[in-house]
Amino acid sequence: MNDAVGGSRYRAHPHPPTGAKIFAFLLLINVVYGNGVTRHRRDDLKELHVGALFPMEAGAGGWPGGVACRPAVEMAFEDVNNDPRVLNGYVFKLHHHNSKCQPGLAAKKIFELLYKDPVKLILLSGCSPVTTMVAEAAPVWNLIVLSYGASSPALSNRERFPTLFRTHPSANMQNPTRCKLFERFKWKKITIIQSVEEVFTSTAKDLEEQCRERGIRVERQSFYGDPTDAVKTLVRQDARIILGLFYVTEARRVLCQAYKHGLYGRKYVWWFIGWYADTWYYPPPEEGLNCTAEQMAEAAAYHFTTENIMLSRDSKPAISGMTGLEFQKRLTEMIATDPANAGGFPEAPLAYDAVWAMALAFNCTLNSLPKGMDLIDFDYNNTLIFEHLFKCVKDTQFKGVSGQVKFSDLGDRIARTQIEQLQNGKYVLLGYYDSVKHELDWFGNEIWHDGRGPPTDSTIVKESLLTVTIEIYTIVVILAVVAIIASLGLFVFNVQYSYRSVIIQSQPQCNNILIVGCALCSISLVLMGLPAEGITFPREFFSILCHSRISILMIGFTFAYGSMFAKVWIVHRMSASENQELAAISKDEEDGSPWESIRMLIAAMVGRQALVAAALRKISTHAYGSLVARRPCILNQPIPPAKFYTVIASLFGIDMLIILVWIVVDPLQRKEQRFSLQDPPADTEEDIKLLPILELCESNHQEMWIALILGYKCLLLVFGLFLAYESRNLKLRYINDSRFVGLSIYNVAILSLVTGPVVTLLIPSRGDANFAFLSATVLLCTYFSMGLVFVPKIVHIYRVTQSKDEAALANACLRSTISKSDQLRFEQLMKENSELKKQIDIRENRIAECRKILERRLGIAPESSSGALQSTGSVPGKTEITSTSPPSFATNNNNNSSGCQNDENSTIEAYKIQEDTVSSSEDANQNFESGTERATQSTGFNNTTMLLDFNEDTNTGHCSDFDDDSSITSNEILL
Ligand code: ABU
Repeated sequence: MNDAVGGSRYRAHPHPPTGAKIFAFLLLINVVYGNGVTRHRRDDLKELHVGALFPMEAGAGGWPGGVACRPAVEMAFEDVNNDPRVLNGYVFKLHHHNSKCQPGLAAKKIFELLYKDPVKLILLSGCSPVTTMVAEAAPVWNLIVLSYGASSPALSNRERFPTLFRTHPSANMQNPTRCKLFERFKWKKITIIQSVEEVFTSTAKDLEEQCRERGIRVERQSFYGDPTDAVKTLVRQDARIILGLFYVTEARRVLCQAYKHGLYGRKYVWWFIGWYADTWYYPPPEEGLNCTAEQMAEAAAYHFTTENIMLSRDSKPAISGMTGLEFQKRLTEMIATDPANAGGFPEAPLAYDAVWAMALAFNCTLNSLPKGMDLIDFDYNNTLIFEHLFKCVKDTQFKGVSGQVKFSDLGDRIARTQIEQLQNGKYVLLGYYDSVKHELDWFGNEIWHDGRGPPTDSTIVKESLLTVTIEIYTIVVILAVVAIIASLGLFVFNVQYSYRSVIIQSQPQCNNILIVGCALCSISLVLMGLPAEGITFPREFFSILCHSRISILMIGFTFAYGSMFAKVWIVHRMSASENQELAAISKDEEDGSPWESIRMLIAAMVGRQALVAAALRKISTHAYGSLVARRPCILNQPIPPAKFYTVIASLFGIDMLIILVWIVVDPLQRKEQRFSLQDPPADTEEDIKLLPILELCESNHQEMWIALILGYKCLLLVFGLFLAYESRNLKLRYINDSRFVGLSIYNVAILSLVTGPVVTLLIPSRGDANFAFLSATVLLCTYFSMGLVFVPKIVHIYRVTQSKDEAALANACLRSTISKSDQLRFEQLMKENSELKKQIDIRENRIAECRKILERRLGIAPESSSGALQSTGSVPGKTEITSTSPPSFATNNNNNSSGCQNDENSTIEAYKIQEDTVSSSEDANQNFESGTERATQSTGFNNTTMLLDFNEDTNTGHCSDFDDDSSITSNEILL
């Protein structure tokens, strides 16, 4: 279609200006253009032809601005042609096509315009993609392009578009306004979603630069056609302040996707371009959007728009004699569609003013051309007329219905920006911004969802320190304080009763160190739980906290465990060395040394249980058997405290060495371990996410230090465990609590060996669990150790008076070396001994009967003392049967071999046994010691051999008189 519109300048003006206004206007025209107002007859008029492209529809996604702009242009042609003040003697003629905002189609239409007569003097275009194409081509034909509807900032380029002017301001003009408002609402991060068109890409780039200069971070998402993926990315990026740069069709698609993805409401603020129609967000059925009008309206609620002012609100009339509002009213009457839905309705004043600018420029050119030259002489090779026209367009300025029309050197229109917000379905003016003067007129009409002010530009990420919960910390601190108080009390007790033997003999100095160790361990727990919930700790002192809590725990452990370790170590050492003295002849004299013990322990670890069992028996027998049996009082001498101090000081020295080297070489520093974001508590209204942070103490070679300390402590624990087991049956008078200490060592070692790896390797990142586990272990060890070592003493002191205590002390030498198991064994032996005596009695009776029978048979009187056998009968109840052979074996227990050769020569020395037994019952302690001594001396704890020892004089050739058959046989031989 190629419509030519010619206006009649004699037609009555539909909205005649007032008389005063007409007068003023005519005066202005006369002054500016110097023309007298003369009327021409229509057939005298010379035609000035203008080619124009209008985007009458959006096409695949563009600006359908021709809907309202073409009527506006036609109106302007009519007004200009009707106005006798401009282009007198000329008539404007418009030749136009529909470009559909598609550059390809526009190119075809432009060729049609240019290669079909008449020659066009100037080209009018709208829509950026089309204008870009036209403005790049036009200089080839010496044509000027005047754009009423191209906003692309890329068009502000004189090298690329040397003949372009536009009444439509560049989209960049809104960017200072946007940045100003982002600052006003304190947004530091915005996200642009744009379609891939040069107009929007260049706008977005300019905005990025401007925002960056103001310290606002800009993220950008582009799409072509379908915005679904781009919107999903916005969700992932946690975009909150979103600026959309696209044509209206794409705007609807984006809004629908925003609704689908929940990108609307209180937390989000959308910014759109302001030149869309007022009801743009309602989905036209032909677009097939998957959103209802209600959904779109809900998603669009309270969005902001920025747009250059395109309609003058000035009450003074423009050059056409109309005010902006009068123009708008006239246009509304002209167009068939609802203005709110008519594409290009906001830009229509620009199109109207573009025609006036053109007319005035032609007027100017007519006056500036050399005499005899006319505008109608123009052809596409006429550079002179082109240059005159170019200069006139450039210098054109007038008051239009869109405001003051004036072109910059780049051909841009300079205008103020207006900011609007969609409130309850209507756009409400919020303010104006003058980007030249940097002035913002703000009316304060903005509305926010829920009335809670501007939302944040992104989720507020609140750092949440993973501290020990206050409940757990409080419980641990209370228990730790109780432990500290208890240790103070025990210290007082230890000092107060230092005169009592039970204290004297328990190495009180050593126990005091145990108390100090327990207190230090408890104190370390108080530091270990920091920072707890609600209890902050200054970051600059965190390194000190790290070292102090570990050091205090290490030293506390060394004092507490070290003092117990020292006791079992010394018991073991003394026992072993004492035994070595007694068993000097033994080739295995080093078997009882601690190092041999370690060797056995290692063997145990590698699974050689059989070897270990044998070795342990050997060590135990070697270390304690002979010692207890033969020298019960040797170990009951006072032990100088220096011995204990030496052990503890050695361990303390190792600790201090590790701690100091650690601090100097590779100090612990505060490190943060960050976890993934978490939702806030359900009742939190704020738009926040929690970032859990765990404060850790770390040094560069953390693993090495952990391995060193754990390795050393574990070795100590295992060794202590072994020593405690080894010395479990031994009781030294001056370490009277060694058995309880041993129990305590079992407890500490097992708990620590379980806790150490769990806390350091399995749950290092779980603040509460880690602290609770560690605290439980430390507190259990502390309470158990203090309890096991001190409660028996307290009970003893309150039950046993001092005098009784001292009396018992006199006998302690004997009892102290006998274990419970040995006592039981002794009692067993006594029982067996009694059984044997009964058997001997039975045999004696039988012997007596035999003797009687023999005497009867031989006719020997019972009183006779002569013959082969003689009964001594010197002791009532006792019978001594003696052979006629010399009685050399009667008291010798080392001549079994000779005894075994001659049963008849055996002597049953029942009296001796009886005597031993009686003696045992008379003096339990002495007999306990003596019996055990004899038993152990011979075979350690071998009962059978012990019995042989007790009955050594009854041995026969069978080497055991407890064998009934052999004994009967010997008697029968006698018979
Ligand atoms: N105000 C309409 C702008 C259209 C365009 O620049 O393409």
